[in-house]
Amino acid sequence: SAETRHVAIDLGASSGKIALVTVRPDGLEVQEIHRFDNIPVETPQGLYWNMLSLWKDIVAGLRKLSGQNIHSIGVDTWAVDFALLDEHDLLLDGVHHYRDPRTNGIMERVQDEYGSWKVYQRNGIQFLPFNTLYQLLSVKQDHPQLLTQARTLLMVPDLLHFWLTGVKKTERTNASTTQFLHASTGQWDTLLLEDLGLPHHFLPQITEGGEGAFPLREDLQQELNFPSVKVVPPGTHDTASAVVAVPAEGENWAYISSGTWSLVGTELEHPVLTEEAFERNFTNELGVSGTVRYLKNVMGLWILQECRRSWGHADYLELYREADEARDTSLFDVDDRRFLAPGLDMPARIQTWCKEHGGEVPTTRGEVVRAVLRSLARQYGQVIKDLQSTTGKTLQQLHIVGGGAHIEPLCQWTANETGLTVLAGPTDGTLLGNALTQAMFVRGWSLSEAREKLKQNIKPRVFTPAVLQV
Ligand code: LRH
Repeated sequence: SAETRHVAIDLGASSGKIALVTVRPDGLEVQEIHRFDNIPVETPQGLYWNMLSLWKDIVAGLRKLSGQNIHSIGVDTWAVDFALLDEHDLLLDGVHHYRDPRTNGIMERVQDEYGSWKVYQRNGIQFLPFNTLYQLLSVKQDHPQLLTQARTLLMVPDLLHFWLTGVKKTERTNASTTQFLHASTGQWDTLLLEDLGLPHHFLPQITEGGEGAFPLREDLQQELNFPSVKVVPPGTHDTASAVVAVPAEGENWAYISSGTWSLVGTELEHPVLTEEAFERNFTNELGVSGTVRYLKNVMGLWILQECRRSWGHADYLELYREADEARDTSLFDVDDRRFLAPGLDMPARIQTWCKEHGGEVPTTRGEVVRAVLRSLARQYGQVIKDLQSTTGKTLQQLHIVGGGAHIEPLCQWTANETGLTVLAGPTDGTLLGNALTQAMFVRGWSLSEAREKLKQNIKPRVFTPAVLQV
C-alpha cells in the first residue's frame, strides 16, 4: 500500500523510546509514542538491567497504539548483553549490565593464554572487556551450574522479540558483537568456544535483521488488536540500526553514532582482518544487508553523563554554555579503562588522569565539560586517521548521527580535529534506522532505497573544518 506504519522500539543505555514511523510516498513521519528511563540496578550480586521494567514499558507503549493499523514492530538495544533461559524458558539469573565488574581480568587472560591474534583472525571483533565471550567465561568461572542448566542464550533484543513472538532466534548484527561469530562461515564459532572450555548447546539459530517476520504472540495480539501486524526484527544492535539512518552519498563517508558510546566507523562490503586492523583494535561488526560495520568504540558521552549525574543532573544546555566560556585545560585519553565503570567520581577520575600526566587540571564544571568534549573530538580525529590508513579509503564526509549531533561545539571540534566536513543529523537515527529496516522487509526495499527515503526528510547541519591559522 502507499502508506506503511512501523513501530520502532529502541532501548539505549540510559533511556528507551518507542516511535510510530509512517512511510509515505513523500517522506517519513515520526511520532513519539512512549519514552522511559532505563536505570540499571546495583545488587550485592552485581549490576543488572531492569528487564522486567523495560518489558512493562514496551507493552505500555504498544497499548497506546492498540487497534491501529500497524504493519510491523521491531526492537533494537545495546549490544553484548544476554539472558540465559532454562528448559521452561525461565530466566536463569538476571541480565547483567556490561559494565558489571564480573569480567575484570578475563579478556586479558584469554589474550595471554589463547592469543589475541588467534581470536581476531577468526572474527575480527575488537577486544572490549565486556564482550559476550568474556561475560560467558565469567559465568563459567563463578557460577558454572548456570551454563549447564541453560537451554537458550538470547541477546537482549532477542529476548524481547521472544517475549513478543514466542520465537527464539539470534539476529545477526547483534550476534556479531559476541566475539564468537565466525567471520567467514557466518555461524557460531563452536571451535573457539570449545577451545575456551565453553558449551554452545544453548546458541539459537541465526536470522537476518530486516529479512523475516514473525506473528505476535496470540495473547498479546488479542489484547493489542492490531489488524495486520508482524514482528520484523531490524538490525537489532542499536548501532546497526543507527548506521542504516546515515544519509550517505557516494562511497567516501564515515560516521559517528554518537550516544552513550561513540561508534566511529565506515560501511564496508568485506571485513578487514589484517594485522594493522588488529593492532588498532578495529571491529568488523555486521550491518544489515550483508554490510560490515568497520568501526571503533570511543568511550563517548558516557563520561559526560556520569559527570552530570555527579552534579545533580545539571541542565545540559547550561553545561555547554559553561564549557563555551571556560578556559582550555589539559585533554585526556577518553578511552582509558578507568572511565568505563559507573561512578559519581567521574570528574575526579578525569582530574587524576590529568595530574598523573602532568597536565593542567580542569577544575570548574565548565572546564571539565570542555575537556571532555575536546578530548572526545581529538580521539575521533585519531580514529578517523587510523580508519583511513587501515581501509585505504579517502574520506570526505563525516556523518554524526544520534544525540551527539545536537551538541554544536562537539560537531565543530570534530570537524576541526578530523579535517572532514561534518554532517550532523538525524539525532534519532537509531529509531529511524530500526523503522526503515522493517520497511525494507515490508516494502521490499534495498538498503540504498531505504536511505533515499530517509534523505527526503533529513537535511543534516553542516560543520566545516576551521582553517588553521599559521
Ligand atoms: C551502543 C552499543 C555499542 C556497544 C555497546 C555495548 O549502544 O550498542 O555499539 O559496543 O553499546
